[in-house]
Amino acid sequence: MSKKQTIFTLIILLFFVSIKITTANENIVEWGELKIPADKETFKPLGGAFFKDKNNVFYFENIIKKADPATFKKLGHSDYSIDKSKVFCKDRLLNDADKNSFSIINTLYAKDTNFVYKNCNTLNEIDSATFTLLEYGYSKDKNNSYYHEKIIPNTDPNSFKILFATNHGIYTNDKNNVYVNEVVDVNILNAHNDTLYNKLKGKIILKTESNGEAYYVNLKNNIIHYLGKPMDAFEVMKKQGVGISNSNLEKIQIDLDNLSGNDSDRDGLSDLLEDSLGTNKNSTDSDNDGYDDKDELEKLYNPIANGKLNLDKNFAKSQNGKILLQVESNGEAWYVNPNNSKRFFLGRPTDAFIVMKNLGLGISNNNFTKLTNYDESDFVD
Ligand SMILES: [Ca+2]
Ligand SMILES: [Ca+2]
Ligand SMILES: [Ca+2]
Ligand SMILES: [Ca+2]
Repeated sequence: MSKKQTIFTLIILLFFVSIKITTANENIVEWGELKIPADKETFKPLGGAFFKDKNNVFYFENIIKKADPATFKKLGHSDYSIDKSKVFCKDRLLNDADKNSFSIINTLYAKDTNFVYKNCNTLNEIDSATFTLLEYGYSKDKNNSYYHEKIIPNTDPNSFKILFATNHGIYTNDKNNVYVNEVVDVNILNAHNDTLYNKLKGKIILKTESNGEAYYVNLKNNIIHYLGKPMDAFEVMKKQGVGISNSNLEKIQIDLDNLSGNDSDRDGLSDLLEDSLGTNKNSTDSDNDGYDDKDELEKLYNPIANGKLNLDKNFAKSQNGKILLQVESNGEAWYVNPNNSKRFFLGRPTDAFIVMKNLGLGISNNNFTKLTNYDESDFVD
């Protein structure tokens, strides 16, 4: 080959290579960052990461093999889709799925007559006919209750439900137990007798015929908390507390009986209580108006300003039985006695325990059993 011929061949070669590149470019659709190998003329975005042209369906840049573009349909905002005969998830064919009964539950879950699917995986162990998705990653079917598809041992799925979620965990229950983060909490009991429960909710009850064990009957969810030792009682009460602003808290009258704790200025209000109220713990008369802090509170006057306290009886009543936490201060806890709508200061764990014992309403063992024992006859549908 002469030099001329070589150059000529090279030019010809380059020509064809460039043609090839141009043709290839004609079959790449640029969609944002994506380079989809689709036919430009018939390209159509289907929403989400799905696209099609006359020949193929695409998930991002990948061809969904075996998908029929003419009948392809994306399902809701999920990654699931169907065509005339098949079910797909993302760019995969869902081999197990039955197209006719397939439907999405949410963006992640779907089901058909045979299976439940999560994020493109077949959940073989779950009964699709009775599968119910609950909140916070919980679900159940006729056989089990699940947390992220892992069986929670020994639950009764029929009665299993979510109670509520707090910073301390997710509370669930069935007819037998209360669970905190999937573990049975033996210190929380179900209240099964609605009449008794409604009478007692928000109250502290004492098993006077036994050893005076104290319980707090939660205002919601038909559950009862065993208060145990002083330290436990304090923690249990605080865990069930709800935040309140100081201005709202001030609408509720303070109960000045059952006060205890270190009292530096000996005015009858403990240092902790004075910190919470904003009075001076080193002066009996914080605002120097000639009246002592405790006297002012007793007569419903403001101990740190002139005039009366800003009490609101109706508001106080609406807080009956609640445990309130001063979120604008240091999380000090108060219990609103449902009998008189006055608030008790739950200072130190020991103070709190004494208050609970003094406020507690006696309950007979017989009534306690009625309240807490599951009775099949209460649950006939
Ligand atoms: Ca004091
Ligand atoms: Ca004082
Ligand atoms: Ca004063
Ligand atoms: Ca005053």
